[in-house]
Amino acid sequence: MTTWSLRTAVPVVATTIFFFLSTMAIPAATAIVEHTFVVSQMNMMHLCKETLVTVVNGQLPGPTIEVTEGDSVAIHVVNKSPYNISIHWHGVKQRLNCWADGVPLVTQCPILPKQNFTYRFNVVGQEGTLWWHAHVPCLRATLHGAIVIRPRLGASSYPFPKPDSEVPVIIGDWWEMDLEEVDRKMKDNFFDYFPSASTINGKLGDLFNCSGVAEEGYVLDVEPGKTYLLRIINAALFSEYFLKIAGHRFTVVASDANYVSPYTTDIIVIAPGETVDALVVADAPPGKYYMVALPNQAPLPDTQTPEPATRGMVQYNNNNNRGAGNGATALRSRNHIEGGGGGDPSPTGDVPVAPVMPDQHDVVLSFYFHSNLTSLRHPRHPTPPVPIRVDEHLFITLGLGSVCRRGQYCNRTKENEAVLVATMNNVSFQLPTTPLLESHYYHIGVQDALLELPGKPPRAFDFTDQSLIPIGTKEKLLEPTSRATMVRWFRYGSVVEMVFQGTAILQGDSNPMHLHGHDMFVLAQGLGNFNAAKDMSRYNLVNPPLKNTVVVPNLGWVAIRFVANNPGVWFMHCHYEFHLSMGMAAVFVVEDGPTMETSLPPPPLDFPSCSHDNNLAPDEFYLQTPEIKVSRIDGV
Ligand SMILES: *[C@@H]1O[C@H](CO)[C@@H](O)[C@H](O)[C@H]1NC(C)=O
Ligand SMILES: *[C@@H]1O[C@H](CO)[C@@H](O)[C@H](O)[C@H]1NC(C)=O
Ligand SMILES: *[C@@H]1O[C@H](CO)[C@@H](O)[C@H](O)[C@H]1NC(C)=O
Ligand SMILES: *[C@@H]1O[C@H](CO)[C@@H](O)[C@H](O)[C@H]1NC(C)=O
Ligand SMILES: *[C@@H]1O[C@H](CO)[C@@H](O)[C@H](O)[C@H]1NC(C)=O
Ligand SMILES: *[C@@H]1O[C@H](CO)[C@@H](O)[C@H](O)[C@H]1NC(C)=O
Ligand SMILES: [Cu+2]
Repeated sequence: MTTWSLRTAVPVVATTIFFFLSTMAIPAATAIVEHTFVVSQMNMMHLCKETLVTVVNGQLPGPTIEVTEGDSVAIHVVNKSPYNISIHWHGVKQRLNCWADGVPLVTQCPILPKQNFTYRFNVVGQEGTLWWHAHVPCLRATLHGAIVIRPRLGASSYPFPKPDSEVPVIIGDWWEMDLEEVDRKMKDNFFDYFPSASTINGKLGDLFNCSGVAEEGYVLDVEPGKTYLLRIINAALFSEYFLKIAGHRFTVVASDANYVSPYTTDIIVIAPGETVDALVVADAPPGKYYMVALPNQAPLPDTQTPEPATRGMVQYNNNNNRGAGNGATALRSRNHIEGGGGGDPSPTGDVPVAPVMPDQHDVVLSFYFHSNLTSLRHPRHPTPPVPIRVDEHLFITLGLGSVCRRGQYCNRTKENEAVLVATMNNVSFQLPTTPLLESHYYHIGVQDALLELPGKPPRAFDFTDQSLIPIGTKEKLLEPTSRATMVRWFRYGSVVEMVFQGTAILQGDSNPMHLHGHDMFVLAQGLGNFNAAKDMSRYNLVNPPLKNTVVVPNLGWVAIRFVANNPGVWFMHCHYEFHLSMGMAAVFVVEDGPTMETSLPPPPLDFPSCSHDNNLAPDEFYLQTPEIKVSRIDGV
């Protein structure tokens, strides 16, 4: 299915790379990396049950897209599934290319069953690990894969010791339920839907079994003394994970395709949407070591959900070819080529060593892990300076609330009159009926009422008061909220500072907030309520990490800055699928700047339009239609 097409003679454009070119190796020419993604359904057998899953090219995880920085990518999506599909290239900046961002009803009409669509984009100025996933609620549980971006000057230009081997490690969750139904139910007050297992690279591992027969687990074969670059991705819908390998330590070198100052730790904490690149040296006594991924969850009084751990194995000089040739994915066979080779039989009777895992509720470990990330200062990998002048300050509360099913007034204590939603500044996001990017670009008035995302919550309260977690009188007062299609407009080049504040209404979850089209400088994070007077002085303006997904700690806050310099319509949302389904999202519109280089070009010629009339030229649209209207809607 995968084709690698011609290398073109296009010169490298990034000037920083040009500069070093004279003193270093000759960079590879840029290429067009082309794949065909056939989205279809197939049965997979796990836990004694045939489950119908939607996958790309019959693989779970889907194909890895491997590019060299500066390459162009063309992905031909052929939708043979019964669902409307779109694919989002998570973390790819898509500069001046919002049309390829892949969010249904935000940047495009979905690709309908039996239809095709080609995504074209360039990967420029980014190195490391990103990933792709369906942006259709819940289907991303099985529609995802890694994007690996290598430096143009080759692996010797990594700002860390050159690894002997590189392996994607994708953490996921396995659902035995129909994922579209899970989405519908989550929007409708039914929350007893949980994943049946966790996975590493699509494998459930031996903590799960079918009638006593252990599920196959992911095995990383290593040779003593060699260094492995793990490209860790959390593709799970549901949870943040703790990842450990018994007897080994990680050196974190990058996150979200941005280099970080090397940081050594025995535990990785990774939330949905994040990536972490970490070096692991095979420096333990040869043997077998479990690699465990344990979902974390907020402690009581939060509602407790069944969240099972999974494990794979790091195995020294293994020769028994376990799992090879059996449903092998590209990823798996590659590991065997790179990691195999040892001729020794494994020692008999060797019991794998298990890591000591933290308590599932020890969520403060996530706070520690993320506090330790700082961006790398390296002459060959310059990070942009943190903008000092701020044009807009937003303070955004994240939480749950409820809306009446019909109209504005209802008896919320009565079963089923109100429905639970997730909110930003006390409004729950509703998708529009036509893609916002088209409306924005062609200046078409949208049929949907838009609400400007408020710059602060309507009411201040003790946001992280834990007594709001269980249903109660105090909590009930704060629960009523509303729904709208929330948009916020930014002038080209504005520097935006945002504080995300978690709230305790009905839950104390963390929230991995993902912004499309931009990276964010993470200036500070804290537990409890943000206090500007005290906390702004703690901002790291020297070497804050750059992230596309920032984790707002459980009952805490995060302060970020970003430069709105990518014109287009960008989704900003929590990467927990249930929070997204329930409306923890908004859309950021970055307006055009004054020049061609700062303006969004027209859509590609083959871009599918789903507005009322496909045959109108842009100018005709413009003449006929007013600007996007902003109107406030209350209730539903
Ligand atoms: C798929 O998208 C089309 C066009 O936007 C829409 O009319 C249809 O209802 C969608 N189907 C589903 C199952 O969501
Ligand atoms: C979609 O692509 C496939 C494979 O390239 C092709 O066979 C099919 O005709 C295309 N379908 C449409 C509707 O363009
Ligand atoms: C198989 O899985 C079930 C359910 O998780 C568990 O209770 C049982 O102990 C497992 N059996 C074996 C042999 O691992
Ligand atoms: C870094 O991590 C360590 C151990 O995980 C933790 O004790 C420490 O507090 C963290 N540093 C910061 C600044 O949070
Ligand atoms: C609201 O519903 C609850 C539970 O059914 C009931 O006890 C209460 O009287 C109702 N309140 C009003 C104002 O109808
Ligand atoms: C949230 O908005 C609703 C109106 O939709 C309002 O009644 C309520 O007081 C607001 N709650 C908070 C906590 O701001
Ligand atoms: Cu969330």
